[in-house]
Amino acid sequence: MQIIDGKAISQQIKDEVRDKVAALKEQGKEVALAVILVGNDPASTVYVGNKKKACAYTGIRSESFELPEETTQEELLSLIDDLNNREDIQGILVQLPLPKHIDEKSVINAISPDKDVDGFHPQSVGRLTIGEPGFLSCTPAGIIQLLKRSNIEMEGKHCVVIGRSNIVGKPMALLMLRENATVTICHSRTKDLKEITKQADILIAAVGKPKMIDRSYLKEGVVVIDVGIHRMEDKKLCGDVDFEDVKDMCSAITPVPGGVGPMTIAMLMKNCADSVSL
Ligand code: BQF
Repeated sequence: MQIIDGKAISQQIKDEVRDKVAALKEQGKEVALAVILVGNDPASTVYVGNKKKACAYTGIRSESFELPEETTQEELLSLIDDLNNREDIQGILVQLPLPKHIDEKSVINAISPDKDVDGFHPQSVGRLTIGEPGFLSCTPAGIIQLLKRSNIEMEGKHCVVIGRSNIVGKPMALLMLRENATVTICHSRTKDLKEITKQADILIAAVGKPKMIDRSYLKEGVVVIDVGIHRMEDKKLCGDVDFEDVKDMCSAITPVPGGVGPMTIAMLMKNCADSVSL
């Protein structure tokens, strides 16, 4: 059994980005990311911190906008408009989730598609859907890199994705399809879920329920990718997969922490570096 080391692979990617950013700097091109956080959700604050740290490592200038919880949608949209028009900003990131009084869709739509480093804008999603180059959602793009760099073949394999969010499940299925996998998407209304997941050669768990996936969902030799991230009462992190229960029947598995999470950050950095030429 192989434990897929997301930390090491994300480090490789960040090193590649650092080299590219340095080369761009030689040509007089700077890369800068605007990071917007509304409110002070503790998890979001940690994620934004991870992103700023990765920017510092790769040589990307990060400009931070930490706005109070009471920020209105108009104020946020007006900040995005300013950033869209600034030539010294290549990427705009709005940390999700947003406070309830702000409509996420309006905010995502307001970001210029040229600066959409999260890959959430309908134009980016459309490009992915028809197979044109564009910004890719960071978590699914990171999972593809994890598999490729671990020499796990996707072509012809049955890949089962549990979860259908716009950020993970849907783009994940499209990216696996692009790699010539046979893809099934399951979700909360799927009947006989285990019957389907037991057919998976590669299982991507993005359910949002701590340790839901135990060995009864799996077939021997499966590759398991755990997208979940939950903080337990003992303050430890765990995923959607019961790692200890399933690990001996997997051919490869991602841990939590240190699996998919660091890849999300690395791919955001890659999108920022690519934003200069895309
Ligand atoms: C690790 C995220 C749910 C909802 C919104 C490294 C991160 C997490 C874990 C991280 C995530 C999850 C991010 C590890 C960013 C991934 O070592 O295992 C990094 O910072 N993430 C986010 O920005 O928004 C989320 C999960």
